[in-house]
Amino acid sequence: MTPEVVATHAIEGQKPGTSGLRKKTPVFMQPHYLENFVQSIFDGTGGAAGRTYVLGGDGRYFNDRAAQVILRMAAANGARKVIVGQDALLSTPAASNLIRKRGTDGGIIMSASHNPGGPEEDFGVKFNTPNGGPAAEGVTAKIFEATQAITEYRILAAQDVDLSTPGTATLGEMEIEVVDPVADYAELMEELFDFDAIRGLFAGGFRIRFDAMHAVTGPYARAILEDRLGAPEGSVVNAVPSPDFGGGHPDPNPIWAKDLMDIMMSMRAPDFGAASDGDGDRNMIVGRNAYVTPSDSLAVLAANATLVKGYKDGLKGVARSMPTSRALDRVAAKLGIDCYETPTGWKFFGNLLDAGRATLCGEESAGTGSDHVREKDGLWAVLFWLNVLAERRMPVADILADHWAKYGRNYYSRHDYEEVDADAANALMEALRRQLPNLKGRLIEGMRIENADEFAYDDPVDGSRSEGQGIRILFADGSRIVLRLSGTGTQGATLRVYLEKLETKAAALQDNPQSALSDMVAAAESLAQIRARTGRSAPDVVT
Ligand code: G16
Repeated sequence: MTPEVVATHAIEGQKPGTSGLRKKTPVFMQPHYLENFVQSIFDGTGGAAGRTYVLGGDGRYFNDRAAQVILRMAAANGARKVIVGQDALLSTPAASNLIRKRGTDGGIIMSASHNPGGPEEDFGVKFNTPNGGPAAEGVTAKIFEATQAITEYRILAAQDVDLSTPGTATLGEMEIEVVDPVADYAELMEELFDFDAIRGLFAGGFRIRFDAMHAVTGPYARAILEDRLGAPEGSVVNAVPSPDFGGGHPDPNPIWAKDLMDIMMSMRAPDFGAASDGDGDRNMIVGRNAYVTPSDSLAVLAANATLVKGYKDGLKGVARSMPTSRALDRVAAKLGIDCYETPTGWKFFGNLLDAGRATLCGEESAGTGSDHVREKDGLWAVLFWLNVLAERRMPVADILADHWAKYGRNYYSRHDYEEVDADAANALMEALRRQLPNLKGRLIEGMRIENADEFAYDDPVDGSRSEGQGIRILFADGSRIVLRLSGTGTQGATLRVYLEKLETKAAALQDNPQSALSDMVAAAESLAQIRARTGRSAPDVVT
């Protein structure tokens, strides 16, 4: 089989965002679109010759076809081997684990994560480096340069490879190993968590509802929660991955996982509810009548880590993305460990984890993880909670109340304005940027602004600097408003407004977050003129 060399030309807009390249599926399916980007991944990372990669995706529409194209291109570019999940499926954390465990030269993950899937919805391709994590900005910049310089790509003319059963095959000179997507991941989870203790919890009648949202975590959750840990059959719902995620939006938050929320707030609620997203790296945690915000979840896990098998020796440090609430900082201060603040994007945690500076990290966008892989990990977070619950034997609501009593409560909410006109969104940010030098000391809604800046991050490990990472307005009482534009949307711009307020008075720890934050909402509106500039009277999604 001789590789075909296909002449092509640069396609505009192939700049990887917060997490790889995400576009509408029809964009990805245009002639040469996927091929150009994959060739640029190889070209931008020193070529594929002699290299070994992991390949898998979340099973969304076009996943199967894209996998065949990527395999033929890897073979034509001289790759030695590709390890691919059965049926081209791998959750993102499972892919990260395989990249690390097998010591490969990286991996290609096909996913647009929590974005909907389908012929008219979203698709994405992301390159992860040999540490198992999403490529850092230096690498994605090289890939982007390659997309702009590309003139040809290489692909093998060959039949589809059968990916339906584990085993090995060859494609041209390249070896393909089809693996069970769940096995290695489940083994890793068993090393980190006390499966006997969690089994004991379920044996005692503890009930869980895990909503896989018709996405890739279904098979993982069934194998681990039901088969290995003994949760009753049917505890995992929406467990069969489908190319359009059952027509839903596989984002585990109270809006998109409303069914689960309704059940958890009802009389027939089980003890514990959880959900994960399209590619299995996000999580939502909810107890009976108790939704746990991702920021609080991260803080609770950090505070309880020594109760959990794999973390019993304590944490080296913790990290959170800048917009994530500072509940974690309060735990870190009490534990006497470092707490790092990074820009949004899991890739920024990679260096801290590699250097052993942080053990746990997380984000307000429902991502939590540790140094066990280099991605956030949905099911891992669920198992962490289960391990804590097996040790503490108290309801989730009581664990939260206890946490707030000890550390105070960082009331937190994110307001998203989706598919806003991109020019209007950029103008809003620019107007805010221009105000920054004059905000210090000003009173807004009766609150004094202590500081206002645009976040820039100096990576303490490699010294790289990332600028323009969101606007922060800090108030004298510890409250905070952050505004930034999403880097994962595929249409127009998404404006994210993050609101946070610290409360330490015992009598005020159980309020409704939206009421507790109402003055912050008003302050954000008055500073950013969101209504006037976006034409929106309210956010599309409030989490
Ligand atoms: C990705 C990144 C996360 C980030 C999230 C939202 O998550 O890995 O670090 O927090 O996007 O980013 P943005 O606010 O720019 O839309 P995922 O789950 O989509 O891969």
